[in-house]
Amino acid sequence: MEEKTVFEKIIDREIPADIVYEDDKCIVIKDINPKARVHLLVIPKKKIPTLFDLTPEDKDLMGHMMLLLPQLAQAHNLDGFKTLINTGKSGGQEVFHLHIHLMGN
Ligand code: DGP
Repeated sequence: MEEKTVFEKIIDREIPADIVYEDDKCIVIKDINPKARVHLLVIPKKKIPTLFDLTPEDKDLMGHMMLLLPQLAQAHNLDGFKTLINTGKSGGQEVFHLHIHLMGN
């Protein structure tokens, strides 16, 4: 069996994280190495390594996470924010479990 990524271990509660939101489809944690006052990672529970691995059946999941972004921003008193999805090694991706960075100051 393939080894779990750090995000799967967090989802499975095998390693700790600062979890700010969770539902049946995704989990949201604080980035361990924040690049902004608020730096969250929105992580699907489904194991999808990168954007390259998305299939049409992931449309609802991706929409769900996009709709969550402004709600998370407002909950953290942000009136603006940046999002980032690093994709592939050459795209700067370090953890190969899809995630959306949400950053705001
Ligand atoms: P990237 O794959 O480059 O999009 O970035 C991965 C991000 O995940 C990076 O900003 C640091 C964060 N990260 C890595 N390991 C952990 C961890 O164990 N806990 C938390 N909360 N964040 C982590």
